[in-house]
Amino acid sequence: MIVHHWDTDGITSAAIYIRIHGEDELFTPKIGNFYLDAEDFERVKDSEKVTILDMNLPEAERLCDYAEVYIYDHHRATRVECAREHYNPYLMGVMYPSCTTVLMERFSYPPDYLVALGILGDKGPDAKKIEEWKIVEKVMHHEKLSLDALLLAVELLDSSFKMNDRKEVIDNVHLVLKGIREVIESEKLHRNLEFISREIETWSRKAEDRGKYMYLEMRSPYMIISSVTRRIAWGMKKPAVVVNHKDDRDEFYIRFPNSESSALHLIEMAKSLGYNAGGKEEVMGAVLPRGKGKEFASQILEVLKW
Ligand SMILES: [Mn+2]
Repeated sequence: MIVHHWDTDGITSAAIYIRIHGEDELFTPKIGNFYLDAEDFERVKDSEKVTILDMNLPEAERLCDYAEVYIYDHHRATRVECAREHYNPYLMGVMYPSCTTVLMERFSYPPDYLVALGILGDKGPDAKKIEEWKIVEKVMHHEKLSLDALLLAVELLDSSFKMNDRKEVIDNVHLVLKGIREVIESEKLHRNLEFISREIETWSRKAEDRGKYMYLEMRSPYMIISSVTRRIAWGMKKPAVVVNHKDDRDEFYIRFPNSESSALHLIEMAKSLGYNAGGKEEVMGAVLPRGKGKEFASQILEVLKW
């Protein structure tokens, strides 16, 4: 079984792995969970061999009791000693831009459109600033496609997780294996994109201007909080604080568009409160128990003295 991240880099990494090793059962954790919950763990543990792609799953150790575990990844991680192979250049102090570039190196896989989509998926247009940009350029030339066309393919592949559609995430692995034009021409994925952009637009417009920052409490079943926060922060050029109330959880996001503050200490704070949180210098996301979002937002605002 291949357990992979639900985003473009995870999808194209699974596609590359299948090209190298042949067909295998595909599995993506419940969207939004960077771990296997009890139900997901039960499903995965029954396989004899589990290959984890583009995810740093805390359950990897426990899976070793049931299966041969192989891990290929590029996230910050600590070595999983019981894995048959844990190949992550980060463990040797090198950060790779995507899991597809990790697989390319490990299996001497050619730098094709799957590798390029993984890079663009994780880096976005910032990919221009890194060494691997030459891979993207070569693919654009070889496939006779513009950068915008490649970025559109990324958005289309990412639209499935935003729709919270796990099955379609897995279908996308087989779709992208057919070719990049098959992705760009998928009517289903275009319909997703139109729906999602409308949903993001509708919520972003409801944000309240509180002077120093923008604030929004939304209620959407889709995985769009990160896009909504980005739209508000970049559009208004000030920090955005967003809470999303879902049926089974609350989500929290904060983004500082002009380095007003660092999110790193907020991530630590969320973790010390026992919440699942992540991010980088300019952004933090956290998953909270249902109904806890508003309270957490005020704790954050207090720390920021806003
Ligand atoms: Mn990745």
